[in-house]
Amino acid sequence: MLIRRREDIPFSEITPKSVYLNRRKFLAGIPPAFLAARAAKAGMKLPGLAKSPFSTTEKITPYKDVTTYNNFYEFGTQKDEPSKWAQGFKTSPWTVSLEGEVTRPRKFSLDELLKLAPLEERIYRHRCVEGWSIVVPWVGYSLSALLQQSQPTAKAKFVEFQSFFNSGQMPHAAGIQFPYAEGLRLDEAMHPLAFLCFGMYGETLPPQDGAPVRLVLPWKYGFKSIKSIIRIRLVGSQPATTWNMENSHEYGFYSNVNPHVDHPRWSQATERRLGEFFKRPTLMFNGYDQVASLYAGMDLKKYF
Ligand SMILES: Nc1nc2c(c(=O)[nH]1)N[C@H]1C(S)=C(S)[C@@H](COP(=O)(O)O)O[C@H]1N2
Ligand SMILES: [Mo]
Repeated sequence: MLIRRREDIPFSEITPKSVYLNRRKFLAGIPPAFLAARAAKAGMKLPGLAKSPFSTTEKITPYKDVTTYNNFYEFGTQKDEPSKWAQGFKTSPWTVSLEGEVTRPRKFSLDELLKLAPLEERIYRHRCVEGWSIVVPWVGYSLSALLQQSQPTAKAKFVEFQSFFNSGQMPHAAGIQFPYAEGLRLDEAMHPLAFLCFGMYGETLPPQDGAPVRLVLPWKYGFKSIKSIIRIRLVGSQPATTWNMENSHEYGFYSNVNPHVDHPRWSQATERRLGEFFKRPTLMFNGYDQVASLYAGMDLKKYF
């Protein structure tokens, strides 16, 4: 039998869960095109994951909670809507364009992105600005691995991200302007904790959690972690971001988790883990002190 390294296996050949469970029954006489058409679906095993030293040892939030209590306004504004309305979301073919102030602008297919760096499992805390938090085993690699490919020019100071939007596929989209947009300073984006994410719980992302590729920025409020990314643009000045455009008084560009700076309408001092009853204190930078040097000398009450 020919054994291939994980990097050699195209994404389109990673086996859907429903298929590997019935592998023998399935493989006989199934046209390859049929298998390929199913391939970009959620819930496919991502094998050979490296463990990350950045992982927390805290209790992982149940998969059910993380996949049925979501914010993804393209699929509705209520927490239980994305898991209902995103199920048919078409994530194949998918390309991500890396462009702007770069020496080598390039479009990547999802297969190319998955092969760019070894996939690892990172167990991160993640906190929504609304006061709930989760602990999730994400799958992906540091965003810096992708950004380095583009060779940013000297003019590149920020990174702008854009989500896919199509009203035909997203008839329940509401509440904000689309497409969803986010941004980071270039040094934040290059920090090893900034994570380009393709999966969770050892499988490809379910659509409601941002399939096929999203950011996870564990030291920032959840809305910075943009889902279903199609464009990454290096730029010279601070980009406009969705929630800041909606309400600049409530949502700043930085949006670092900070228990000392309250949201104008509620305290940020505590949070509730999904699936738990009692609240717990919220930690500065969500406990990710490694990022503190990025903000040395900045007034974080002003740059909230
Ligand atoms: N494109 C897009 N990305 C998004 C959002 C959104 O509405 N659209 N919601 C954000 C918010 S407010 C949060 S808290 C997280 C939620 O991620 P999760 O549902 O996987 O927990 O996604 C963020 N990314
Ligand atoms: Mo959020």
